[in-house]
Amino acid sequence: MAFKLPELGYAYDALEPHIDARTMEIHYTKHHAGYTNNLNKAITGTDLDNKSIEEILYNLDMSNAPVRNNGGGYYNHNLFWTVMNPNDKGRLSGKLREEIEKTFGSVESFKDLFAKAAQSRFGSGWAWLVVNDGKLEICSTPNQDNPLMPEVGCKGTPILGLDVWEHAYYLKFQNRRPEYIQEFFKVINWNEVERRYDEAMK
Ligand code: MN3
Repeated sequence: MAFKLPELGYAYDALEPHIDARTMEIHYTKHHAGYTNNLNKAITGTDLDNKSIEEILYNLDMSNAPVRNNGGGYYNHNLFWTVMNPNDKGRLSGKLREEIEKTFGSVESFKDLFAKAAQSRFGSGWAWLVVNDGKLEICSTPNQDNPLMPEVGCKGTPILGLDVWEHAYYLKFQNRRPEYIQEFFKVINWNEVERRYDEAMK
């Protein structure tokens, strides 16, 4: 099997009370594992076998639904687990903080704009903070699409992503997506977002 489900890196209940343990467990062991297995099935024996996930997504044939949906799902959740951390609440600092303030006015207005992108995504999808040509941008994509894919109207290297599929919040928040978004802000692992920012700026 080419791709492996990565370690979560913390316990299912580590993000309580913001993100509940049951949601984390199902999300990781059923949804993310499902995307991983189905991606492997979709690429086995094709010329995508042995390519990196980034390479697969950059050069994606958007009409290849199994690879688009499961490759996106695999990559997106890999990123999602790492940009949350129970021990790094709100420690946004350094160059990324400066850049966020410069681009969006303030950290608060960044959060407002990001929340708006997450809230207004109709149905299932993701909100993103990306580095595009050295600049920070906020955007969103439907389903499991992401900014690495061609022609999704949202381009760049994702450094922060928020899953707004109902499976990510319905058990605890039901239809209250705005509340879920506000709780997400409390568990962002800014160290990891900064690491991804530095990497993207190289
Ligand atoms: Mn999900």
